[in-house]
Amino acid sequence: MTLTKISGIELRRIAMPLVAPFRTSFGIETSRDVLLVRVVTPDGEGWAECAAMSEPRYCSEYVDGAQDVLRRFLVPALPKDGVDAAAVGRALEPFTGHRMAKSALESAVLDAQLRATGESFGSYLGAARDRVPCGVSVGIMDSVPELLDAVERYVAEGYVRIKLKIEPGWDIEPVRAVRERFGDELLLQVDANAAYTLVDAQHLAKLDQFGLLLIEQPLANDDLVQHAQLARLLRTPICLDESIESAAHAAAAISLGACSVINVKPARVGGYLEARRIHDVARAHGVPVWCGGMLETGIGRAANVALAALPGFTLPGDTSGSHRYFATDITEPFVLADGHLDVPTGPGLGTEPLPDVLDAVTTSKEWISL
Ligand code: NPG
Repeated sequence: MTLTKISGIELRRIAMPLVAPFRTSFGIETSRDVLLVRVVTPDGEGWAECAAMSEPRYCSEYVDGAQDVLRRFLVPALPKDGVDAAAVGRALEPFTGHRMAKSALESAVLDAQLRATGESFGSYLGAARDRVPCGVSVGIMDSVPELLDAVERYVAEGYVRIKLKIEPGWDIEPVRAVRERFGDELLLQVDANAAYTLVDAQHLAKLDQFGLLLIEQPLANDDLVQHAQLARLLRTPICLDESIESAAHAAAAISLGACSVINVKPARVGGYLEARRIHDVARAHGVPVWCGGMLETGIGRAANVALAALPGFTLPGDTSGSHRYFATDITEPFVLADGHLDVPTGPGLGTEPLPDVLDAVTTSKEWISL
């Protein structure tokens, strides 16, 4: 179904302190400054969350920039009537880049559209199961004992897969320590967030002895050819994250041999429709995918859990429980049961912000009439 029209869009910023600092090879996050998008239509409303961080380190987008491009270009370009998620995607196509901002707008419309028909994200996207296995991403720590304590807590909470953030100087030894302590059975992978170059190939090959599921984004975002070269030097499968911004990139990376696994983050690729296209391309090539995370609140998490239930998502995702990041989520929290999260079944996202919590964390609101 298409929505009659969009009456207006609310851009709301919230401040969400993290339960503990999260360190990656590109920086430390201590709090999430999240942009929420609420689309208001005569048929009802829809919510989404923009994954852009405060600073352009993971990618070129940042939250103030996302709000600016939404206000200035993307929202004014929305179709005047007969709106649905696919029409939003087409209307935003003339604008280059800004995929996280586009994803938020398209997702909010998709939520409104699905709420209006009573269909869930999972059903719409093609979910093949009603719960998904969950992994957890463990940041860079000051010491190996500290890391082992953190991993032990997550394993005790039931996470079925551990991902260790790595960077030069924090790679072989922490991985060895986790392997030795938790044994060969633990599903273990690493994520470099583009911190190495091809010169480090010999060094990265030392990870082969640890039987990792994969190494994620070892080289720079635009190093597709170098990733293909590296893949020939490592036994550990290469997974791409930052490098893959579209289904076209996924097809290129697969045919180049630059990766044998793909991390799908809807925000990074411009939305859930493009994320599903990447899933389809990868599945047709026998390339496994898994759902990444951007420290989402319950709004973004709900949609990611639905996506992670598609049949090609054969590896556990970074779809952690709400409490991995936030003491209080803005929705009912996602709580792990037996290492899994249930795929929401209610209309649209199947969840929405709790008004009191939302108001308490709101730092600004902007209304754009259409
Ligand atoms: O569980 O939501 C999550 C976060 C998982 O490690 C994670 N995200 O590179 O994939 C990443 C990383 C990230 C962290 C990306 C901070 C951007 C900012």
